[in-house]
Amino acid sequence: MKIAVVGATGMVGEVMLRVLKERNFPVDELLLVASPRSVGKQLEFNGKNYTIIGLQDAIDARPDIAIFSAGGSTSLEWAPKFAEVGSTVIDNSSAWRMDPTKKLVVPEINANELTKEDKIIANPNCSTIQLVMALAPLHKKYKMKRVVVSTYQSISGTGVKAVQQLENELAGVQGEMAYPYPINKNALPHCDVFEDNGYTKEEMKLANEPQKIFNDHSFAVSATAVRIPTAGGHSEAVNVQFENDFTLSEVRKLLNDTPGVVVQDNPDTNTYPMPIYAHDKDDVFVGRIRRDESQDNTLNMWVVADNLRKGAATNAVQIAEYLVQNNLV
Ligand code: A2P
Ligand code: 11C
Repeated sequence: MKIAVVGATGMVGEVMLRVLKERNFPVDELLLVASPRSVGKQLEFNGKNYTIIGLQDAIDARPDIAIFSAGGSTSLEWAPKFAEVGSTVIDNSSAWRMDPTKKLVVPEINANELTKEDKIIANPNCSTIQLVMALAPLHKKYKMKRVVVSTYQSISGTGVKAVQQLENELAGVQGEMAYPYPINKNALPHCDVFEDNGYTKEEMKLANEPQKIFNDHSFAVSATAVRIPTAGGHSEAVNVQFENDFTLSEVRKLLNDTPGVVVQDNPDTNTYPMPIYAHDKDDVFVGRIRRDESQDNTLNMWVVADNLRKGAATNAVQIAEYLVQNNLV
């Protein structure tokens, strides 16, 4: 496979390269692509140095698959140009996710919808991916009516600028701000930009993407997204009301039996998921599983995952693996 990684110098791009290597993805030829600022620089992959190239040079090389993580505007402009020359684009930005002509894919849930005709495939938002991974087996069994999710999101989701802001604050030095306020010792109820309805764009991604992934509009999601000064992953407090009743032991078993989901749940030993343990792992961790005693058929749980891995790079590479394994490229 000839693979292009667009945004190879970015935070997700770097993890993308690591995940391709770890999973022994069949890379015969690799094109590392970034902005004109980085063209000509060298990057290492699997013991070999590669020179960063620009987007047009990558198109001219006609990769089989181009994995994009270079921001929405780059994807909007360039993904169709890759598709035109026959490349399949897997796009990690929000540019195409809600476009009805594009699939929004979490491989464990809906990769079977993919066909050879899908030339631009959208990777969901990081906080959506970990949410739907935990909801999928439960929705199948008990049918969701309503989900209320509150997120505790890692600064790595914002990018290098935010990581630098926290480092500057910890070191007591002035620097560029990624957020309108300090992030150290703080919690910002503000992820991505505000929309006219008073929600942030991140909250609306959580409200809208799950229905598309499950291809089911019979349930609703309400979200509050909060940025906290953690680095290793996003955490989510999830309250889900089902049509049908459940037992906690069956919920635990369903989650445990789901590939990509790991239950960490034992109050007796203070066992629950946390970003410091989810960091650098591909799984989605679920704990604090308990009944919402205020309402029938309702469950509370705590869901943690590495937002740069399953939330971004790993999910994109899994889509690429599915395409290769099923001869869809
Ligand atoms: P560069 O490093 O040259 O700026 P992050 O999300 O961590 O900020 O990373 C964004 C990634 O997208 C980087 O690899 C960045 O390259 C790349 N990128 C940003 N703008 C463009 C562009 N116009 N064309 C190609 N790559 C871009
Ligand atoms: C965050 N979810 O943590 C974002 C990062 O729509 O792909 C990814 C933004 C996106 O702020």
